[in-house]
Amino acid sequence: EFGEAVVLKSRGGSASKEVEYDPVVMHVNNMDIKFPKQLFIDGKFIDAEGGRTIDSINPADESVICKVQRATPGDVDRAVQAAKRAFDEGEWSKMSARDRSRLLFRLADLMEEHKQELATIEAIDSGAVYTLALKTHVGMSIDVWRYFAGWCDKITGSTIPISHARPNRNLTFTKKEPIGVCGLITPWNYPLMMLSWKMAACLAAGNTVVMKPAQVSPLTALKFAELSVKAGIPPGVINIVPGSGSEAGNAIASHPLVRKLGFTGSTEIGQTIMETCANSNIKKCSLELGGKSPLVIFDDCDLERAVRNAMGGVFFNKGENCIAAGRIFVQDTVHDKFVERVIEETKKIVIGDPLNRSTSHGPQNHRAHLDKLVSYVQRGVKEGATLRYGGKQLDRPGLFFEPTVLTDVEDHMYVAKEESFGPIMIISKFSGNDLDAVIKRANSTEFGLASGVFTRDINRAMAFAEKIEAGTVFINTYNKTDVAAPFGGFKQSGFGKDLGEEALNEYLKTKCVTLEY
Ligand code: TAP
Repeated sequence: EFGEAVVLKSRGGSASKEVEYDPVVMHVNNMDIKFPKQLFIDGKFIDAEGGRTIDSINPADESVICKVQRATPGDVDRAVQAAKRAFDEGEWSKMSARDRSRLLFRLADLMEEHKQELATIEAIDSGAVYTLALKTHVGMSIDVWRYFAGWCDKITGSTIPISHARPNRNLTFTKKEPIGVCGLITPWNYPLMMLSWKMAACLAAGNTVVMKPAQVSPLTALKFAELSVKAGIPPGVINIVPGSGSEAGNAIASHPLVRKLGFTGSTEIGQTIMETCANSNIKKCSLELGGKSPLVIFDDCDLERAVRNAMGGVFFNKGENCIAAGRIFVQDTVHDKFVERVIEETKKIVIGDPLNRSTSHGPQNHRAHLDKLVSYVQRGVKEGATLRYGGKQLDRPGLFFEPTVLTDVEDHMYVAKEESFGPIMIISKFSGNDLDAVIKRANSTEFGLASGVFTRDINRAMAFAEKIEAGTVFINTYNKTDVAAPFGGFKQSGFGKDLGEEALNEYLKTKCVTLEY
């Protein structure tokens, strides 16, 4: 029972369908949790062809949580065919936009009902601190589903006054139509949130979807799939195919029936994806890629606020944050004070079990990433940066890396140019009040995701906002994202927006209709 029937049922507020599957059941974080470990295709949880699996590891102790089925290109093809059927023949495209909206609101309500369970799964699978996972990983995901659910019946075209073919009259109007089957490929830093940012806009626009979560953190995507059945989303509308990027990811990006690809991940893989999209069938794509976002701190700012925001800007979600302040420029007159205060505060960060309510800094997502951070710091020191705090893996089980502070970083150094994606603060000095000079340094990167400035001088702040080459600018704040505000980068940080009204356009096509009468 799907589609209209379920929509009608959900209007009455009664619960709809439960999906049967072979669950992983655990008692953790003082609660019972249950989640799938198979592929989700055409409304069912099934094994991959050949039954190969990938271990999902808990980064807090490196134990294996479960074995997750690993999609092959054949599985991806099955998922795409299901999505195509659901788009061409299913209830999804037949139902009215308002009923689609109701289904998405209901999905958000179910996510809210399962908020603790989702946050617990996110914590054990990705190392996110539970309290943060509740608020951000899951909380913002729910917000984004509600935000886009509200858009479903507000997607409109326009009427356009064209020249008449006299003596007849003409009218041109546009229709915003869904694209069809969309592919989504996401990274591991905010697994459920990255899924939600893209998929909510994609489904609100009326598309169907085949989605591949990062192989190291696929579990909340599968729990989400379970909830989507319960919400009454018809089979084939959402398909989740965990697996590797080179196999399952590439199969989505190259599939001839997929017409749009939404990708978040590294610039390097983004380049490959764009090429694959072009070579396969010229699919539309949007790319949210890496960043090395500058944060500039002038001596006239509220320094305590700058310290707090810089720390959040770097250490939030253990640095696994695409808009992390990857480079901090501090005016020489307040540099030493700033560094001293940052180190004082960094010492207070409570590192430990992400499920512990007093912890604020959990383990890094996976081992390869942790190893990369260790060598990143070593390279910085070798090139002449000063290691002021941290820099090492903690001597305890699990993938814990100390929040780290590097100073005396100069523009030519590796750590000044490359993203760490970890809790490493990179501090450089600038002198005088020459805004243009510091902006030039801040802009001398191929990335352009986010940026920030702290100053009490409104003219300086506005000049910074105008001249900085970044898709997001924060003034006297940092990390302040919102589901209603467009998010996305410039230059090699990619193109196309997530969030806000603009994100809908990534998943719509415009049809222009002209009639004569
Ligand atoms: P990537 O290595 O680029 O992986 C991202 C996704 O692409 C994963 O699901 C990956 O699969 C898949 N993939 C890998 N190779 C592929 C291929 N040839 N074809 C299709 N898919 C492929 O990035 P990551 O290490 O997960 O994430 C870190 C990066 O993401 C950072 O650079 C960070 O800045 C960026 N990021 C950006 C944003 C925004 S909004 N701009 C947000 C979060 C993260 P696997 O599971 O096999 O890895």
